[in-house]
Amino acid sequence: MSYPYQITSLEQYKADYKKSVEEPEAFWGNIAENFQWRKKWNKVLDWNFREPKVEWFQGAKLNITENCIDRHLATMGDKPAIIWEPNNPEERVRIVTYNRLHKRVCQFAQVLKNNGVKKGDRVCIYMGMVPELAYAVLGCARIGAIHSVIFGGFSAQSIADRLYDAQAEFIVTCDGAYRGNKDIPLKSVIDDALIGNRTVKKVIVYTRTRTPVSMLKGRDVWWEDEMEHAEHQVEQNGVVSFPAEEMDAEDPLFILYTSGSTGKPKGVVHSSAGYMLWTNYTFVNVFQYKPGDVHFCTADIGWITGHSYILYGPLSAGGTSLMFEGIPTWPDAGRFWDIVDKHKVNILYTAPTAIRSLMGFGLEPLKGKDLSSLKILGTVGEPINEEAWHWYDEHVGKGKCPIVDTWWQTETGGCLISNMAGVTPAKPSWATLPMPGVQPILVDEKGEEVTEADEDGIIKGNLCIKAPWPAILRTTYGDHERCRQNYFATYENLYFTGDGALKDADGNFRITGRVDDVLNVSGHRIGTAEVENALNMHAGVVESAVVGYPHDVKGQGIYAYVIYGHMHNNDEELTRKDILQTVTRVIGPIAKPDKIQFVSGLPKTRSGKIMRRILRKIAEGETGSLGDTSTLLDPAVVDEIVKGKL
Ligand code: 6R9
Repeated sequence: MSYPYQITSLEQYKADYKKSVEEPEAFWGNIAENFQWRKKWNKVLDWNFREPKVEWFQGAKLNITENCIDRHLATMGDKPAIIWEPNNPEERVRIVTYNRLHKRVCQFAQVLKNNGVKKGDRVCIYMGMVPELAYAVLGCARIGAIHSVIFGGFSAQSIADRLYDAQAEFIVTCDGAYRGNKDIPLKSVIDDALIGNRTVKKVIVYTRTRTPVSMLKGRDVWWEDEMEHAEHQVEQNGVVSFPAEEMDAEDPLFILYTSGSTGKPKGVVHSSAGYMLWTNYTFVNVFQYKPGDVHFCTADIGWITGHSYILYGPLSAGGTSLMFEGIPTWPDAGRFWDIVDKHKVNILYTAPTAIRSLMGFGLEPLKGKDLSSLKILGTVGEPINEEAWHWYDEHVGKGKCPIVDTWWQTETGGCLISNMAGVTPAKPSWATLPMPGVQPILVDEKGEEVTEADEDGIIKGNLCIKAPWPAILRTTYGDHERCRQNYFATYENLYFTGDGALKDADGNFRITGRVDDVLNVSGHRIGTAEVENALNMHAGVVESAVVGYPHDVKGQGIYAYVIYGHMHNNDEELTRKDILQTVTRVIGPIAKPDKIQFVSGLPKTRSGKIMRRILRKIAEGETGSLGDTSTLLDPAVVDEIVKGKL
């Protein structure tokens, strides 16, 4: 496999960037020639941000799995597509070649068909990080069903909401999942999520942990039985085939739910062709992937990073993707380094929170681990602080591996702002330059472009993008108006990211974090409104307000102010635990507040709006600079809150 569109010098980056902005249709049309199409496009791009409507490769037909699998078979059939490292290091590694991946994906597509799944149907996938998860995702793509992967840490209630929103008719799950020393009973969570559900017809269950599960007659079937049956259908005389569904370039490929500043998580929809191009292009360029490299992205496939840089990006490039079932600290804090050593990993892509947490264990876990295979390091999910950047550089990269700081979002499908490893310069804690085709702009509250720099030459503003790149979200599932409102209505004719950013005189960007009510906890997006809704569901909670505060490892921690009615047993600690239990039930353990402060009132304006600015300051410990509190309904409440700060 060769990548003629791989950028190899700073000059080429500049030239390609210029062309991509001046002649986007010629630029992307040219790159698209490197993929396999059933039918080519009539027009490369048609768009407006008013509705919004974005269409790339109008009229083209393809199937993404033919690009991720079939086209590699002739020359790379026996090359590893996925190297799977189990949770327990003693267990056998599984190496899935492209031939094997082809067979399993065809088989599973047949299983879906046998169970009544058709093009356009929504299939929810709630599994641990096992190769079967990849087969399930790609099996859906092969028959044109829309996959909606839900992270294994979400609660039954969260799953139920997502199943309802997507009107999903099918679920693929596991009996359980291994994560560190825990077995998570996934099927039983699904059973709870299905109480009262009216849309789901079939649940396919893969056996991983041998946890006893309840199998409902007529609804629940075993993965293994179904696959065995399908094997005879897709394999004749040793030849495996399952014709891939012909998809329109703009047909939805998947839904992925993500948190916003208001209401329930929204289902971000990505299309087939644009998403394929973008994940491939950014994978090849940001990570400077070379055929044969082992790429280890430590994300879970339940998040966008796993979709784009464990599955679609690497596989469409004929790459080798390492998929890890477990967690960085089990059996000990040297696990990542053991994996790098064992599988001769060349590219390591992880989150700042993981780096900070591993930093906390010191250098001991790195001793005796051979990391010499590493060529390139990457980070994603949140701003990386300089201390973590330097630790990563020095102790993991041994000063010889470029670090790419990749800024992007669920909605953007792949990296938008990032250096390209060894090709464009890195700058610690700066995401640096936009990818070709990406036109960032910093605006003020009114949407005017900020052009005035401070004395250091830095411009500061809200980060927007001026024109569509191929993998921009197309809609939010079932509610296009919500998509418009959320991303395209704040500023006219701009996509608003929700992030604040700085820009230096060389055009480098540094992302400073969310400017809306979205928290970033260990790289996971959580809406403050979502956490408040969950808190308020607890019987004793009268009202609550949630803000973020700086946290050494997680980046941001969750601070909850809670007005409590009747204190059960008069026991604050027990009550806190009860409340955390409720949040775990309603959303999942990732949304549990780190601190819960009981208060008798919240600072509100006369019109009843909670003054979060004040609560944020208190949580951050900046009680000396609370600003003007005289407009508050009851200024005394602020003193009380400051006194009780945790
Ligand atoms: C890919 C992913 C998106 C939010 C985004 C921003 C933050 C992601 C970052 C970063 C600073 C980086 N973010 N990468 N902030 N530097 N390199 O994480 O998607 O889960 O949707 O989160 O994460 O705040 O808006 P998602």
